[in-house]
Amino acid sequence: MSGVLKKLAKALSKNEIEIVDLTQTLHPGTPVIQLPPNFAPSAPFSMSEISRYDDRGPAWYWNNLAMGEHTGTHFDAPIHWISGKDLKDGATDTVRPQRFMAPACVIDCSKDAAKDEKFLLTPKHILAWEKEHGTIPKGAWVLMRTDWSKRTDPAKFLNMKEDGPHVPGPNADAVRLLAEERDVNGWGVEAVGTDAGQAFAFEPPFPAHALMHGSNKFGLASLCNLDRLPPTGAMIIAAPLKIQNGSGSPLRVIALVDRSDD
Ligand code: 23J
Ligand code: MN
Repeated sequence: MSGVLKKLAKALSKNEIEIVDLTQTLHPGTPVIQLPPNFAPSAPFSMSEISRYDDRGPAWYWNNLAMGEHTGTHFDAPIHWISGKDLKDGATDTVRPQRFMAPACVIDCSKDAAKDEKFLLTPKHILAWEKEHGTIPKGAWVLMRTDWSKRTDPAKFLNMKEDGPHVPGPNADAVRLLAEERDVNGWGVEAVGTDAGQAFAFEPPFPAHALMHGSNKFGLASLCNLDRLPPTGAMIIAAPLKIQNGSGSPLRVIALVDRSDD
């Protein structure tokens, strides 16, 4: 036990650990989830200059920001959904900080998502992944790689059609397996939200929200660079802003990847 952080510092200084940024840049054009018009919308990211080494502040540059909590690369806290509303440790300011660091299992669905924009991850896919890489450990992040983050055109990223978004995600049984049987830390995706585009019509609706958050699990949305992670072994650092009673927040998500054998 003794000296474990010394070993970490040494490994970092020797570049034996690669830091992979899983975060998209926040800007006014950052795509925001589009709900049907009968629901209240989330505000886009905006930034207004307070001063820039000028009359308003001669030696300093800074901005005011506005955005919805669920904008860009962001964290979904359990109280985001009605199923998690009474969890005492389910808000951005009450989540136990131990849960901000956890290992990741990365399920590569990029080929499936390229073939089918409405690809659904099922328990069959998870069990096949586990046969190859081992059982998903309790408390791990499970990240769905789809390469959706490579869609730099916001219209293609949101992929809104007549019948709602065509975006890959998990089916309800996959979420149930991860939340209830594997007892994961949370579920992360490259798309704008943790649920599939057609999840409004699932049973229950929005299972990656309803079931994950009801089980006190987290969500991560709009991740990128999942293609730079190994299937197992990466360590994720994901700590939301400490907003009082917040339902989520934009955040920087980084992964530590072991390169000591390279
Ligand atoms: C509100 C309502 C439905 C959904 C969402 C938010 C999200 O995806 C989100 O960012 O949490 S599906
Ligand atoms: Mn969200």
